[in-house]
Amino acid sequence: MRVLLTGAAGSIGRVVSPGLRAAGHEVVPLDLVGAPEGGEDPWHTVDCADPDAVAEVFAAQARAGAPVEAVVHLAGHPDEAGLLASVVSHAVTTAALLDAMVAHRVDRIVYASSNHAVGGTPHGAYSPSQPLGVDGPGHPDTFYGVGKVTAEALLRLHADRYGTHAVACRIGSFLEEPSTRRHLATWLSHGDAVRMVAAALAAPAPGYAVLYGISANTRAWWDLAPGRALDFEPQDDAEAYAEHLPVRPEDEVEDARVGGPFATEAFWRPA
Ligand code: 15L
Repeated sequence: MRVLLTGAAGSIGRVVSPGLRAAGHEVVPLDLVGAPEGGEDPWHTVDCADPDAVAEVFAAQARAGAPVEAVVHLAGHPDEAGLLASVVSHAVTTAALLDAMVAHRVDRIVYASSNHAVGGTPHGAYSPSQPLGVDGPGHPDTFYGVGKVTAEALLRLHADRYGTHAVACRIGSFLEEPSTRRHLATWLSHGDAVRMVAAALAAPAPGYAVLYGISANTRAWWDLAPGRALDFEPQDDAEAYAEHLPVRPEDEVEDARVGGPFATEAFWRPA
């Protein structure tokens, strides 16, 4: 499948691009910043918040006889920001891509949503045996989370209106290795991130679907069943790192809500 991958220069993009290529996909990279040294061709240097520029990428690919067949949307500011910046970074970019997809009859998008879409959920009720599912309403912990909830709502709207297949992956903590106690539950390994995106691209007719993007962590309290229903079978487990992780004073306060540090008072700010 020829996949337009946004955020190709970002931390997840740099791992998922080669992973998808190894799985047989043709990756068309796009990012706000230019191609890395020794670069890739074609590389689209585009701000996804600009709908005309996004539309032109789809048109240019079609003119070149290499039309976009699916989108993996990883671009977006990975941290908390102001409300407007967050909505632009996550929702406006998603809307621009969805509009171009409709115009060019592209019917599949895999979206890097985040656990922070539900990060405000109190943690106490959830455990490995009673994990948090994907069916409840959004419960953001930050403006970043509001941006992700809004982007998820847009995916759902387009699935209803146009039959777009849209998989929102609520990514946990994408890291080479876990480094805090929370990561024992939230870690998404590099290999499992590739498996997650590949599964979401391959799932037959998922419609609008949400999954949690985490590894098969023994201590996970997000439900892996929605991902497994789309054949996302994570292979790694943060437990392998458990005994090497420091006990930090912040661990307890970060444990109150599922968004961890983002859900603490340190992140409160005016809109
Ligand atoms: C995310 O979605 C963020 O982009 C990242 O900075 C981390 O906060 C991560 O979630 C997490 O929850 O660990």
